[in-house]
Amino acid sequence: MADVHAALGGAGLRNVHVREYVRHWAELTGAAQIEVISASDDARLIGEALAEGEILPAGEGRYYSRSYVKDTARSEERTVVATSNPADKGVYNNWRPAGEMRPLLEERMRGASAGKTMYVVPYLMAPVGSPLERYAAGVELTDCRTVALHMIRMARVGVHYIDNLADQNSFVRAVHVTGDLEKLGQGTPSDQRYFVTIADERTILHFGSSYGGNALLGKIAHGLRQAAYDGWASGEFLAEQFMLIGIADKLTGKRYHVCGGFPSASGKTNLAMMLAPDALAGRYRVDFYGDDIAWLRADPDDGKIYAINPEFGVFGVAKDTSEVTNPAALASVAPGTGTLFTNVAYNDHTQEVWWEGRTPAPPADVAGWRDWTGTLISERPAEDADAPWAHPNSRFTTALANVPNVAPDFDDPRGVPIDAIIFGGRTRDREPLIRAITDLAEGVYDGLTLGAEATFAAEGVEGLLRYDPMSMRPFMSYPEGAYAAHWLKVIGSAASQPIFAHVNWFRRDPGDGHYLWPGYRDNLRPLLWLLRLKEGEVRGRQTPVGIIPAKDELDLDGIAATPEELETILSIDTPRWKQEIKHREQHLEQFAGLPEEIWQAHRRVAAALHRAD
Ligand code: SPV
Ligand code: MN
Repeated sequence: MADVHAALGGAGLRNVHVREYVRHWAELTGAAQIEVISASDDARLIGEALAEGEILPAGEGRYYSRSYVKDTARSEERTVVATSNPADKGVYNNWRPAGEMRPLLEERMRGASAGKTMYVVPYLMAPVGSPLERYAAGVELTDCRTVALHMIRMARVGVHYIDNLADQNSFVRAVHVTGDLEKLGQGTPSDQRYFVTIADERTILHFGSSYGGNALLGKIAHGLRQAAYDGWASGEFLAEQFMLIGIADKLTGKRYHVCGGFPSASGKTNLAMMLAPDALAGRYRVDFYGDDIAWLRADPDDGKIYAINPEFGVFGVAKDTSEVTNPAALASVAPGTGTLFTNVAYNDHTQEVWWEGRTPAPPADVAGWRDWTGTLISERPAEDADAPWAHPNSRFTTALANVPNVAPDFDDPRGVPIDAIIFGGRTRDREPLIRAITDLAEGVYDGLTLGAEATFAAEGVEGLLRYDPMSMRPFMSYPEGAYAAHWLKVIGSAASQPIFAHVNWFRRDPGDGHYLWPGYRDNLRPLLWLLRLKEGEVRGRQTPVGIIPAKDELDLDGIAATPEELETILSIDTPRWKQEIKHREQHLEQFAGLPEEIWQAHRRVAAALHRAD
């Protein structure tokens, strides 16, 4: 048995509540040693992980690891939000009684860390001094060293974040136990994994994975599920799966900030790290704040909505990250950045890494290259010859400070004032490039009906989206009706409100299916239009679903789109929208207690579409 008090005392951790919490879980999991981690331990931990073969060198100051082959992503079915109040059950939060889940998790975790070290990782999910700091402190216990290394990159980690709390008992208890990954039946009826947030006890219990958000508990478990619940329970803030950027106009000296949500695979990280297109770079600069989470609150001093990125790093999808799609991401994982790569392809001889989309074709000389499972490319069986080298959910983990265009004030505790909130999907035929929404309820309604095209089309339900309200479907922790009401309340309490917009970079030509908009850096153009609309500099064209740019209002300097292409992306397809409105009604009907303002917004849009004939 580990000597908990000696270990915590040695690390200078005096908080008695933390001590009691660590003692409880050390005893239950049977960990052999306790080690308290601060960011300054990184070099030593890297050395130990290299020596143990848990990570491999990937060039200077970069590292590589492979996960267990059946442990490569989040599992929504195994993720549960538990509380003691059945009224907390929503449509998407997989609610279960806390009294049922805690014993289940304790049973799985009992003795499961025997012989291992339990790393005690005190962390803060906010810049120091943030008005939301009291919701940001946590202590993750993990029995996996690479998880501790990831936490150091993704969160502010150190004993001082937890020892000086105003309320010594106000920290999230986040327990991660890996379990015997080869015996957990991942994806089978006897799946042993459980990823549980006991939201009203501010306790997170994750068992059965060492991958990503399943294991780095500051990120989606605390930063989204727990924080969303805390924000609702306190009435103080929103926690959303949002990117956050700044746009600086060098001519006027004005700075704008835009945040927004996109369902998976809709280009959120690329947008967050976007650089201005060459033709506009003389005038505009895009600053990166965050690519995955934002906490939003109304500031009583100036009546604006302020946002912070609670994270300290980026856990980005590697696939398709290239000089074209995201040069800033590539620079942020350059030699010397301390980046950890997971489940990409790796070359034993050269220590290089590669993933699909990094270059148009894989390395021609396959000598030394292994795929993400560790199989030599030269020895893959014929039937696997076309399999990807990297896992589609392979990732890079790097600190925010490594992103070349990180905002100079990314660490400002107050956060940044939000001018616009955008929602984006991936829609081939219905959504224009951008449509602005000036009414709060209609903006929230738009977020609630956000979705990405699913494979439903293949099942014959043409045009049906997989709805993903506010891109929070996998992270919802309280009922959707209350979620909508909380949005109306928080944003509605601001004297100067952000403008909303829906964007779509993925409109296709109805004939040959080619993308009509170049995307990537050029996505700055519709955002500039949105900010000009808010400033009253352009007027746009009113449609039933929002305001669309008039053709001459978009700055298209240096863009190759034809007039016909522009015509299509700046138009709405009324018959398709009428079909969509019916699906939306069914989608919203699931949510008990949806505020009347949202239904009114829905009916206004439906009636305007009806009149549009
Ligand atoms: C996501 O899946 O949306 C992520 C990665 O941000 S993970 O943290 O693993 O959930
Ligand atoms: Mn995410």
